[in-house]
Amino acid sequence: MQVTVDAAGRAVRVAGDPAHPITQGFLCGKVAKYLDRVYAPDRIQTPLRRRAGVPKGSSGASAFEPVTWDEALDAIAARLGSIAAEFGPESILPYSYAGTMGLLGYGSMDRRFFHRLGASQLERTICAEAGGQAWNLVYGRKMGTGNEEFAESRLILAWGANIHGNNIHLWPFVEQARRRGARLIVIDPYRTRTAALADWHIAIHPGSDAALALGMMHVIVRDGLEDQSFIAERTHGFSELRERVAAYTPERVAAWTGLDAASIERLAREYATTYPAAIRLNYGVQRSENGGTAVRAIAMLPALIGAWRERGGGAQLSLSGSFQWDRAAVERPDLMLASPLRRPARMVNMSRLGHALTELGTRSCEGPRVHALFVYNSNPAVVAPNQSVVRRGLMRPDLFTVVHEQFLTDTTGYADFVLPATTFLEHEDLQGAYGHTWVQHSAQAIAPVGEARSNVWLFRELAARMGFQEPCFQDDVEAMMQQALHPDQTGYSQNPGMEAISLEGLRKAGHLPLQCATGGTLFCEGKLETPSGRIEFWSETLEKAGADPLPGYIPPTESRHGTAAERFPLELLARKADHYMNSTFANLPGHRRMEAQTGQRLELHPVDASARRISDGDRVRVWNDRGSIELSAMLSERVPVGVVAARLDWNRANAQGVGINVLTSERLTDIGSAPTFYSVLVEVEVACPEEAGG
Ligand SMILES: Nc1nc2c(c(=O)[nH]1)N[C@H]1C(S)=C(S)[C@@H](COP(=O)(O)OP(=O)(O)OC[C@H]3O[C@@H](n4cnc5c(=O)[nH]c(N)nc54)[C@H](O)[C@@H]3O)O[C@H]1N2
Ligand SMILES: Nc1nc2c(c(=O)[nH]1)N[C@H]1C(S)=C(S)[C@@H](COP(=O)(O)OP(=O)(O)OC[C@H]3O[C@@H](n4cnc5c(=O)[nH]c(N)nc54)[C@H](O)[C@@H]3O)O[C@H]1N2
Ligand SMILES: [Mo]
Repeated sequence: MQVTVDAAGRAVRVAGDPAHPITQGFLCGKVAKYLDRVYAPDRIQTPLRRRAGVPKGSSGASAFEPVTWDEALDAIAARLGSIAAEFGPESILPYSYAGTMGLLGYGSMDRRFFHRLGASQLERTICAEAGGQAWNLVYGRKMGTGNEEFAESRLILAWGANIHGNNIHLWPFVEQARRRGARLIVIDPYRTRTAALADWHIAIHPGSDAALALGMMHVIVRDGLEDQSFIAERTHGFSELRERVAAYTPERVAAWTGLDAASIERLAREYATTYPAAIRLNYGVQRSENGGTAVRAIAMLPALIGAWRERGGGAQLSLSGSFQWDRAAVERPDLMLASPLRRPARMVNMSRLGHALTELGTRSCEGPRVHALFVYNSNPAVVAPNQSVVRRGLMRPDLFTVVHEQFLTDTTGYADFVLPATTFLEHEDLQGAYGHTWVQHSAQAIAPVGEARSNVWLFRELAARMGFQEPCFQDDVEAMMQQALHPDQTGYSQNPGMEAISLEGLRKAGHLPLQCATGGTLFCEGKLETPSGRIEFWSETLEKAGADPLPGYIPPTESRHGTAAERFPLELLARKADHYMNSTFANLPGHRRMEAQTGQRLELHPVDASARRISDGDRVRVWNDRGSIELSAMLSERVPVGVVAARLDWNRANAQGVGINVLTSERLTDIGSAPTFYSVLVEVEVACPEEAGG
């Protein structure tokens, strides 16, 4: 991104960098309006303390009084110290995710601080862990087909990937490929913008992707379309896989997926006979109960047909494994041994925050209850599953909560202290990516707004107040960027793939490419980081863990095939918004206008609507055993019969102050212990007028 700053030091324009090969001079609609965010009148400008007597859950600015940074930091350090002394440091839980994905802003001084303190470790599973682990079981590392290569594909499968809505910078390469005659097939239960633009939209039943992938394999193997020499040279466990897929006939797969057998045959044959074929597998597929297995099965397809042989073939889930920063130097996990625990602290899964705040620690083997929650880079009151329980936990009067934020979000409504955070225009950082292989330097473009301070600054100040003596707590941004790059005397990084990168070079150029192979070359040469060194159809790692070493299909319990479907017959897609970034931007009027058509709506198929006497625009109640939300009905054929959809939004945008995550569960995925936002059953009815607006 390029930022234009006027003589007074005010940012006046943001634009895509035309010299960046992926950004290509354009920004997505939401980030193009980023200055609305930087200069929003309701940016938090000073540290805030909850006024005495104001109960948690009341979120407006009047709940707080401004305090100085010194007052806030002294009080927070003292309170964390006394909580650690009384209950043990593991009673302190950091909670952060991807508010900023800058290398240092995402995780650096904060990790050092909590490691040295002995706080619980957060398992950061909320986004990508099921798919990431599943991919690595097959390939050993998150690398794959590069974006530029998609332009050379003849067939692109967007599988649980809303490219046009969520990943717009891949789209130009898809368009280039299509101009050269490539076909785009979208496999998604919802008719996304991407699906609407596709040559073929396959509206699969949610959570049934493993069955479809196994059915495709069945057809490929039955008809002899597999690449036998690639399989022999590069893969592990084909004979076991061949036996397994024999049972996945198109007829059986049709019943699970809602497709017809002929379509499954056609898809398999088209995929296996078009070269090169690339799969863009994004994280949509893995947000379901057996989503790990689904990703594993899909990831095997290009190996089966040897699609990795050619540029433009293969698959991309994430390329983040290409970035081999020296994370240990930045995050210093060794500091846990210098904490009062003298050992690694317990792990707490962020996808079960509700459990962590309400039940964890009631059994002595689990360690202490959580007595302090330190939130930054995240808005868990909105984004975490099973929201009612999360909020019950956040309401605990004995829970000490600090939130470092840019805005008064739903989460700050539960805070004892709110601290003002910078935006990425206001601090320096390095940026990797998960959808391409360029390293970016993000310069500080403007001075912090008000008294906003960066994540790095905050945790360095707190470390000083806690009396942490290790020299690493003095490191500034420059020092930590160098540690991440791990340069030799000449200034060039020694990290694999970063050998042509120096901090000086990055500052000058803005962005530099990694020197790593993607696509065909990666998977056709050398040893992979799997136990066998090969692409694994059969996994010894899973067998040792007592799991099925081969992919198989088990319908999600929360799906039309599960027992709960008698009471809750509709499958809910608790989706992301097209014009917000998870919950980010949802407070800005301009972004809300862009999202107006679908915001606070429940999309349901006319057949399901008429069965419930629901008309377009009716207020409806959507509920299950975990919670209930009122939305306005939107009759839509973007969802198939039996599936409904609603979108992430700030809770306070809803009349009852709740979000769609009141309906989602803390049930975890089969691989990776990640959330199951897309395995959710609900029922819908017209809301009683007296309940509306309650
Ligand atoms: N506009 C916008 N862009 C974003 C974000 C945002 O909030 N808004 N968030 C960012 C983040 S954090 C991430 S992780 C990425 C994620 O990007 P994507 O992986 O594209 O994420 P999702 O939108 O969760 O899921 C993609 C699609 O999967 C579909 N899906 C749901 N269940 C199933 C299923 O069982 N099978 C199949 N085949 N498809 C299914 C959904 O309908 C959805 O359209 O997007 C990033 N980009
Ligand atoms: N139902 C449902 N729930 C979901 C999803 C879904 O698809 N459906 N998607 C899930 C996914 S994939 C993800 S990744 C998570 C995302 O969950 P989160 O990472 O919590 O994402 P955001 O909602 O964007 O909230 C990030 C917050 O960080 C703040 N922030 C930004 N920059 C900084 C900074 O530099 N410092 C500090 N201290 N704060 C900053 C922003 O103001 C914002 O409020 O949500 C998950 N929840
Ligand atoms: Mo995510």
